Amino acid sequence: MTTTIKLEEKVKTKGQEVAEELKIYFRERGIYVINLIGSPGSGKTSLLESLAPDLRGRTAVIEGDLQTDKDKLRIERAGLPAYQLNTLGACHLDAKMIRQAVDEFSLEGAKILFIENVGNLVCPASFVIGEDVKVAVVSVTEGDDKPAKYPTAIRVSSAMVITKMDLLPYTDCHVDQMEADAHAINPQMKIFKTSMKTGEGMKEFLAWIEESAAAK
Ligand SMILES: Nc1nc2c(ncn2[C@@H]2O[C@H](COP(=O)(O)OP(=O)(O)O)[C@@H](O)[C@H]2O)c(=O)[nH]1
Ligand SMILES: [Mg+2]
Repeated sequence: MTTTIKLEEKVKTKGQEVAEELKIYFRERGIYVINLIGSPGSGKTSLLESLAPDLRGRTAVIEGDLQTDKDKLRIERAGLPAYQLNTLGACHLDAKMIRQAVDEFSLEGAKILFIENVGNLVCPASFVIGEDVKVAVVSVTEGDDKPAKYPTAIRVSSAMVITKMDLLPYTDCHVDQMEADAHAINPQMKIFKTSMKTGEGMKEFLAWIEESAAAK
């Protein structure tokens, strides 16, 4: 029992060390890093596809998934350089995986790096991977109880992007409730209500990204 606890502590410390090294690596190169967390299908890749025309030439993407390079290919088709990490079962990215990615993937010219984490609202919330901020992505189709039910993800995220607002009329989702629950957990949290179909909220989210990156 004691041995197990010691081992876990050691592994955690190593991961945190690598995350700190990555933070220095990104700071030295002036790269602002956003760790996108959210359920499978919440709209993380779609969000990046929508931002791509405005961020082209100064943005790179690391994609995290259990299997396949489907998201990497989508991002490349949208015009951004992308690198795929396959965790082969692991439920989140860790700092060592990001170090491997930056060793192999040229970030030349990138001022913003998005890391799309493995789809779930639990494990990715508990790991730092060298990012400046986490952004939680939650869609209206998941139900308005998700911010309250996944408080860690909300607490550690600087912003929440509510996606699929165009589908709101077809759901029972109360967006006001989502916002109130999120702000009860994290009063500073920025909240953006967006739709990839109508473009709603995208200008505001883009402006926040630009301001946050410029302030680094
Ligand atoms: N109607 C609608 N569908 C969306 C929106 N954003 C994403 N989707 C759809 O939701 C599904 C999952 O999106 P994806 O970006 O792959 O989610 P991810 O798993 O979080 O990366 C896809 O079929 C998208 O077309 C949106 O704003 N409105
Ligand atoms: Mg995706």
